[in-house]
Amino acid sequence: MAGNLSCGAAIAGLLEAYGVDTVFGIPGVHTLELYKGLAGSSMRHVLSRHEQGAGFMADGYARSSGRPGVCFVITGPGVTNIATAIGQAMSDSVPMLVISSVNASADLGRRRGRLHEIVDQRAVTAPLTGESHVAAGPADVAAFLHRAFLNFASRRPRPMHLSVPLDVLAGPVEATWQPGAMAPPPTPDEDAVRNARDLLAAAHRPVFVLGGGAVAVPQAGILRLVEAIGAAVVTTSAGKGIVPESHLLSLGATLARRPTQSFLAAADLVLVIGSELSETESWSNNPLDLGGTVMRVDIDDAQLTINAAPRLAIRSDAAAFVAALGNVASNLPTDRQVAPVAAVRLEIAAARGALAREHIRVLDAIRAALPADGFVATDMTQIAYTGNAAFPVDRARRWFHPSGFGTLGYALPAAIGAKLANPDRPGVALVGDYGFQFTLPELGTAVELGLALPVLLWNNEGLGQIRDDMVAAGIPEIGVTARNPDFAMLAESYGCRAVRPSSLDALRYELQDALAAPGPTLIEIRPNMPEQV
Ligand SMILES: Cc1ncc(C[n+]2csc(CCOP(=O)(O)OP(=O)(O)O)c2C)c(N)n1
Repeated sequence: MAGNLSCGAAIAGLLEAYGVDTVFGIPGVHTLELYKGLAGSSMRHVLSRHEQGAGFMADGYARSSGRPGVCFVITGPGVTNIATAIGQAMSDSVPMLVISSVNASADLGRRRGRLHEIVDQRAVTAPLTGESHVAAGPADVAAFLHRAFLNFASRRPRPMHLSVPLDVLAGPVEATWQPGAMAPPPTPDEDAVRNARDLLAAAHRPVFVLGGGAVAVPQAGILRLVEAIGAAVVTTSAGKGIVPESHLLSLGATLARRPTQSFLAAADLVLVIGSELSETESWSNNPLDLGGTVMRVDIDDAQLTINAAPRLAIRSDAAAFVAALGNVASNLPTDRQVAPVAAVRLEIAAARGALAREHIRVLDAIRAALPADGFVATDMTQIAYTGNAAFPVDRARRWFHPSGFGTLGYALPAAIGAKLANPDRPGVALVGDYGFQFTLPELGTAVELGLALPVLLWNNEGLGQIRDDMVAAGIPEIGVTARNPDFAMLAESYGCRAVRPSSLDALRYELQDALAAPGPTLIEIRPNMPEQV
């Protein structure tokens, strides 16, 4: 990868050598050199309809596969358009690499009225990334890419942004670029593991809280541990399915539910792996009351103390920690938490209001039609909030929710990315009628790619959650109703099939059909559909 290659073309070659197979983005006159390299590689380019869509696709790709999602965007508006998706990836610790152009080195910081100019592009993405860097020259580009892939492999995943000045992109590459050496993620301190093992074996009421940082833990290993010590398990929405949610010791992703919160407060040992215990999980202003002894395991030092002070803090990769624990055995009956967990589940179900029950009728129909291995990419819509806690999944990387940043428009592009990462895995996007409109044009991308992707549109004719919040706060409804388009016609104009099932039975059939179709299908769902017609 040297000689008469331009830096832009060499970047594509190096990405390929790091194992990248897909690049999401939108080309422009500033990124032609990057695309020259792409054209000469085996990597696939996916053209989104907006850079935000490209970013969410990369996010879905990364959450589904565990591999970084990669994007090419132009200087200026390309960067500001993708910034929102970068922010989402940052708050949910998703590995993402964004490579953009920036104005020529001699223009940087000068405000000369150049095309796409931002006077300090680095500053736009710096707060949203692990690192935002402007390349000083080709060698700097290769060094940054090494740092990025090393970070993805061995540290808390963070989006990374590289801006390459136009003169650097077009300039020659002198050296031959090879992928840099990788290092394994951190393993736990042996004394700490011994301590953890003793505490786990002696606990009467242990509870595990598993977050997005634990999705790569092999399920067999964590299940063996859970069953050997009789621990109850609760996850964040990012951690859904790390332990099968159908398991008798699982409370699913119910950190926001009072009965689960009381159960955690009464635990004598809480082991938190890979979670910052954020307010967007517990939906309470106060930090969760974790009772008993708190043990935290995290790859990132800063996360070991956030929102709950641990007695034992272990900096480690989650999978390495679980593997290092080895076999831990409790002397207590290992089914002692089964009945209390069942009681908490019942309490949660009994406390559900009419709206959640209505959501669950629909979610149950979706669950019935979606194969066990399927994924759901969700938007910021009420039915997804209910689903976070009430849509059971039995494996990690099957439920994607824009948790921390909470960005409307996430689901459709994220589902496209997830589908491209694992083409044989069935999956759906679950969107609200308002949030869908943020990234609806990405239907065009899904049609172009011929993706068997049902888009489940929960149409409650308005900004449901905000409307309900206003009503609850005694505020007159303002800005919570938008004139909706004819969604079916709009979808059809993109070449997407569209159906409006009139019953839950019909929804199940339509969804099964859509999962086998040669392209996307918009399935519009209304509240209060009858079981059958
Ligand atoms: C980018 C962005 N802007 C605004 C919001 C605030 N917000 C959260 S939910 C919501 C309404 C979404 O309506 P819809 O997609 O129809 O879902 P519903 O609540 O009706 O289920 C809004 C405006 C947000 N989360 N993200």
